[in-house]
Parts: sequence; C-alpha cells; structure tokens
Amino acid sequence: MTALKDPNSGKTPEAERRVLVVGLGLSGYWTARHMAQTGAEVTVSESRPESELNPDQVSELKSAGVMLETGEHIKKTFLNADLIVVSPGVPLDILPLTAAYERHIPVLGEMELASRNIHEPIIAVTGSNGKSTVTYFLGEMLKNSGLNVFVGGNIGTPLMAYAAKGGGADYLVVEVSSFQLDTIETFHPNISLLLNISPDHLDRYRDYPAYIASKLRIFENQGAGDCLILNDEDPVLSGIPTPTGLHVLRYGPTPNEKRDAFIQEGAIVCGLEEASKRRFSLDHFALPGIHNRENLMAAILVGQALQIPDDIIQTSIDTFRGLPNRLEHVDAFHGVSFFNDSKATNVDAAMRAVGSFTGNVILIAGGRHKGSDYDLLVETGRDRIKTAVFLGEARALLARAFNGAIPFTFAEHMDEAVRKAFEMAQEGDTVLLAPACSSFDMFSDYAHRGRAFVRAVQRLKRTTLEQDDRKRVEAGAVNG
Ligand code: UMA
Ligand code: ADP
Repeated sequence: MTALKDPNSGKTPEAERRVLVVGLGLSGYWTARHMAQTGAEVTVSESRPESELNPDQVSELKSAGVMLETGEHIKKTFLNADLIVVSPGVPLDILPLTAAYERHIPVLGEMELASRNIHEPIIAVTGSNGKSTVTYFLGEMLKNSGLNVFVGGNIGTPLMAYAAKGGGADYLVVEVSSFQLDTIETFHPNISLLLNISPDHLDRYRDYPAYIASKLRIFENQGAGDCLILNDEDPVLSGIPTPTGLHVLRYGPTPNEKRDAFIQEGAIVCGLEEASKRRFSLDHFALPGIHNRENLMAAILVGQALQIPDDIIQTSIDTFRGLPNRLEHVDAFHGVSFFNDSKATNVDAAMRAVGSFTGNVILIAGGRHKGSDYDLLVETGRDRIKTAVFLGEARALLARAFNGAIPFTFAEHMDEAVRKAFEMAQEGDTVLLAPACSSFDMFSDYAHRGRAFVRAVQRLKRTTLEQDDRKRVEAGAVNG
C-alpha cells in the first residue's frame, strides 16, 4: 500500500493559556476535555442552561477544572480568551464571536484544532450529499484490507476524540461538513473527496456562492503529493480550478477521456493508467440509485490510490448494505413499499430519492426550511410523484411550489402522514419519506424522524393486517 506523506507533521499542539470552547455538544466536550489535559485554562460557553446538558459530561469537565458558563454567551469571556474553539453548530456571526474576530482573537474549529495534533494520513470526504455513505464505505473497505482505521468527523465521532485518545490508526477517514470547513486554517487531508455541490444550509450562509466557497476549502491546503477526487458530472465541480501539482482524479457515470472512473456495462471501470484499468462488478451492489454508484466510484478511486487489492474492493462493494435512514427499505404490504430516506434533508437528496424509483411515488416531505428552492423537486417529481403529503414548518412553502403541478395534502404528525400516503397508494406504488428539509421542527434529529416513520409504518401494517383478518372472518361468517 502507498505510504502517504505526513502533511500534518511539525505542527505544535495549541497550548494557549485561556481557551474558550463554544458549545457543549460532542465537539465541545472532547475539545474541553483535551485542552484541559494539555494544561490550558479552559472555559466552556454554552447557550443552553446547565439542566439541559449531559450531567456526566458536565461533572467530568468540572472535575478536570473546566469552568462552565451556561444559559447565554458572555461577550467579556470571549474577549478575555487567547483562543476560541467553536463547535460546528455555532453560527460564526453571533455577537460575541464577531467581537472576538474584531479584536483578532484566534477562532478555530474543533476539526482544525484536532488535526494539528494528528500525524496519521487523513482521507477527508465532503459534498452536499453522500458524505456519510462514502465515509462509512471507505472505513469498511480499509478495515477489510486489514488496516486500523478511525472513522469520524461529521458522521458522529469528533476528530478531537481521536486526538484526545492519542491516535494509533493507520488512516483516518473523516467526514467534513461545510461548517467544519468554515473554521479551518491548516487542515490538510492527504486525499480529499468532493462528491457534489447543491444548495444546502442556506439558512446559515449569505448565499449559494458562499456555501460553494466553503465546500471548496477542503483542498485549499493540499498540494504536490496529495490527491483530490471529484465528481466530474457535477455542474459546479467539473469546471473548478485546482492547485498545480495536486493529483486530481475525476469520475462520472459515462466514459470520458478526462475521467478516471465511469460506469460501463454493469461495472465500474476504473484505473489510474490505461495498463492498470480495472472493472468492478455492480451485480451485487445493494444500494439503489445512480447517486450511490457515483458514491462508489469516488470510494473505489481511494482504494486504487491506496493500492488496496482488487478482490478486497470487490468484496467491500458486494457486502456493503448502506446506512439506516438513507433510502432504507422499511416494509411492504398490500403491494405498497415503504422507504425511509429521512436523511434527505435537502432538495437534491430528495430529488435523487424520487428518481431512484421507476413506479409511482407518494412523497412525504417537509420539516424545517433551510432556504432551498422546492421548484426543482416539482420539476423532477412531476412524472413520478403521484401525490405528496406535507408535514412541519415548511409545508406552506412546499404547497406553494407544488400547487397546480402535483396534488398534495397536509398532515399534523408522522402517523397521519403515513396513513394518508397509504390511503392514496395503489399496488406497485412506493411511499417515500424524503423530507427535503431538516427535522428540527418536530424531531431531535433525522434519525428520530426516521424512527417515527418506521414506527408509523409498523403500526399501520398491524392495523391493516388486523382489518384484513376481521374482513376474512366476517366474509367467512357470511359465506358459512
Ligand atoms: N450552541 C451554543 N451557541 C449557539 C449555537 C449552539 O452554545 O449559538 C450549542 C448548542 O446548544 C449545543 C452545542 O452548541 O449544546 C451544539 O454544538 P454542535 O451542533 O456543533 O454539536 P456537536 O454535538 O458538537 O455536533 C457537531 C456536528 N453538528 C453540527 O454540525 C450541527 C455533528 O454533525 C457532528 O456529528 C459532530 O459535531 C462531530 O463532528 C451533525 C449535523 O447535523 C450530525 N451536521 C450537519 C449536517 O450533516 O448537515 C452539518
Ligand atoms: P451526507 O452525510 O452528505 O448527508 P448521506 O450519505 O448521509 O450524506 O446521505 C444523505 C442523503 O443524500 C440521503 O437521502 C441519501 O440517499 C442521499 N445521497 C447519498 N448520496 C448522494 C449523492 N451522491 N447525491 C445526492 N444524494 C445522495
């Protein structure tokens, strides 16, 4: 396997005296814990009251000497810090942070700070959609080849958790969000993957170009000896300028002389040079949709760059079952299938989900609006979506976009949405939860929303099958 150079070596861990950690979620907890261990004087500033925080984490941090300010952010504390470490969920334009920027107090993200303490090669995955799927697949493929891998970042375990535990992996596969990229300075992956860009998080960015600029930062510190893997079919990415010396690998669904991976005759054809071209069969690839084949191409190119044996790559493709809440088949009854794509939290993902089915789709959508344009969903869905059921805060906006083009109705909660969708479905139809919105208006996160959908389907199935039994008994009584 290729020995990658170590771009993160030679950095000195931050040892600022007064460190302020903003936000006490997972990133804040691991950052505060780690910085306290390094001997820094650590304060955590968290907008929620202490009663809403994880009591075990609070007491552990207090015992480690960390000071806690909860319930509000106090500007003075920010201005007294030598270094501020922000959690990705904290908007960078909150007043105390802008005041700190004005005073030139360094403000870094958790991922940036963690990467300064990491000397193992980093494979970083970003894009608007498909990050977790690709990150997880890469982790599996590297593990299948016998490597010791850390899989983390935006997918769940903060990079700081790895740094705090002292490292030890052969490779790190890190999912990176735009929020995390907004606060990098020196973060330097050996291999970066840019899967796609479509409008998302427009409630946090000034405009779409600002969001795109954030995503492109994934390779800003890369150079000669590093590798960037990008989706050549993506309208934004295919034309972006890339640094000289950076090894750029491109993929897309159809063959093209620029592309290092493409799809041909049921296989992914991939090879860094003509002589070493390889074919990876898709016969046993379980994930639906062209988008998942795109994801796979990106991941296979990593496999090739790391010289992972072909048979290991093929086994990884054949055995991968995807992640829950991403076009997950839940059940089928009365000839109607139910799919949970709760993680389709933006319009592009919802469009891809709708496009993955050949028959009629009854779409359940809605949630917290993120500034996206639902007209695009109407355009792609016009021929596929038979009818839609809208939930949550964004329902009026969705209704405005669908009005006159695709029939729709409203529901107050998930059980009602699933029941109404089923009532409108016929044999052969698919009921699809692909909300195109975030979940935070009604649920704690997308996984919670996905569980609510699965439970609603299970309840509906139980009552439907009970009704079927009753009808059979009644019919038997009549006939008998
Ligand atoms: N908070 C403040 N002040 C504010 C805003 C928030 O104090 O002005 C506090 C909140 O009350 C909360 C804490 O900050 O206690 C939350 O911080 P956080 O949202 O950054 O939470 P973490 O647990 O650290 O999770 C973050 C990522 N969250 C976000 O980017 C919103 C997680 O991604 C990630 O898994 C984790 O770090 C580890 O890297 C989640 C996510 O939704 C899954 N990501 C977005 C996405 O995928 O679309 C980008
Ligand atoms: P992310 O971590 O970027 O949110 P996930 O792998 O969790 O990505 O998938 C999020 C949503 O995007 C799911 O609805 C999934 O079906 C969809 N999706 C996955 N890959 C792609 C892709 N390449 N393009 C568009 N949508 C995708």
